[in-house]
Amino acid sequence: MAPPLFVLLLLCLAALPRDTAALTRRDFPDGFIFGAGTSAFQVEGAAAEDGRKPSIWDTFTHQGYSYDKSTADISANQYHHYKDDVKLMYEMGLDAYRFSIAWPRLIPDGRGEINPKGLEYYNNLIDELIRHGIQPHVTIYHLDLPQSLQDEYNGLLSPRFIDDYTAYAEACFKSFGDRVKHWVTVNEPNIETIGGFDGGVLPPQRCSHPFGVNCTGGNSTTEPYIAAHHLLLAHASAVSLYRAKYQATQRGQIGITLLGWWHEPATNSSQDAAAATRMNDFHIGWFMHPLVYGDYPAVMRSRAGARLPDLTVEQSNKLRGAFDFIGLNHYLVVRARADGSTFNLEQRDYYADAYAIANPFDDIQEGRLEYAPWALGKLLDHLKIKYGNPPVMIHENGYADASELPRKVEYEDDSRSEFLQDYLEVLYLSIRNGSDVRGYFVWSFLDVFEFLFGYRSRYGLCGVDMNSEGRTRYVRNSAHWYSGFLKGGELRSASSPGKAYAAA
Ligand code: IFM
Repeated sequence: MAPPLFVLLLLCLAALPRDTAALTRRDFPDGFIFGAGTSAFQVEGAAAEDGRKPSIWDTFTHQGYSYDKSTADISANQYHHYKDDVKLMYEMGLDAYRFSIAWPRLIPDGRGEINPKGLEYYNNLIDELIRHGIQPHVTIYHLDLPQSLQDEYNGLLSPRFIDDYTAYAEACFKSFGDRVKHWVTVNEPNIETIGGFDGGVLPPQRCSHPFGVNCTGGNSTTEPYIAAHHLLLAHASAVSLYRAKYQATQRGQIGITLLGWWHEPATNSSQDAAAATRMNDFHIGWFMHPLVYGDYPAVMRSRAGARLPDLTVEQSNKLRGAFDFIGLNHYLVVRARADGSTFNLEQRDYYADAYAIANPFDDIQEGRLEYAPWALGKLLDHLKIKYGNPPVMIHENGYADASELPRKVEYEDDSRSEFLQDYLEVLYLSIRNGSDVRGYFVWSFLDVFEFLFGYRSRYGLCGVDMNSEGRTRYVRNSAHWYSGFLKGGELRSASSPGKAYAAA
């Protein structure tokens, strides 16, 4: 028997998209996690305290290579202010805090002994979060490779990295896995390799002419692919170890987090459309394809040929399905143009292999950034269609401004609130369209040392006065807005004025 008309009408109404302005967090799926994040190198400070040794980022910044010549020796000093920060998170109503463990703090030489003081710090931080009802979401490796491993065997370029990384990951599972239920193996392998081994703008600054400046040696034609290969194998190795030895008892989930730039054609020519498609394969597919299908994308195999390392059957089997979720850090739309230059076998790099002009580093440095909330929707559709709709965590999404001091204007960051609201609307619609998104983290919880800009660029919901001795925190309007939303308010509610908060 057909259902009565009013039931049909109700079903139709329920299927209509709601007015997104009136969204509340209850419109997101049950169990959806809202949080904010940072990473160890960017926020902890205490760079030479309690046994921590340098990472490649300490070396890079100490050699004056960061944008504003700053270092992260003190940064926001979360190492000493973690309790204040957890209190702020609690007041804000965060479900979860995403942070990373500093490999050179936990295992200062990269392998071997655990540093008891490092262990104590992360135990304290995790316990403090849990005491406040905040889930710890932990990244095991967020760009801060121990310098000792770089010196000893060239870090990511050696397969020895895989064993050392796996042992370090196991130390994390063993020490913290009773309380940490969300692990990320590696953050943004797709940019660490390009920045560090092609253009050489990030440590370890390996590159070759004409693709980079300040190269410390390197080969842009081959090394990005080798470094990425080792990162992928290290990820798969940690996942299979976690699944074999820890997951059943610890009952956590493990994934990898990719930078999720979305590439769009620069013009409406079919050549540029093809270039954008290739760039999405090179940027996302480089890691997603092996993780879903067990090999690199066909377009990469055909363009990079023998320079793209082979995967054995065993490696391929280990990679396929090696994730419980995929993390995405989404910021930019990058416009891709087809590269019409002549084929030169000797002088190829990742972008030349993709036959695309799409390197955004110059635009980023010049502040020519394109943010477009619809691009997040396209990225999620891409994962849904091309990679079987994996569970996704949006691990980073955020808005940078450049103000330097905690003046009144610093609190009034309503553009940041607007930005986040726009993206949350798109996220809601993507979920309605079937994307399996399980969480959203604002980057960043508070101002940090920014990898590309030092302290010039501030992403924090909470500000930090980087000139004050106590690294005073101040709660921006965007934090008040997010807090209101997390506590049940409507997405587009008005922001309230900020209040100063002094770290003890
Ligand atoms: O600050 C970084 C973060 O460490 C990695 N993703 C991009 C952020 C903003 O540049």
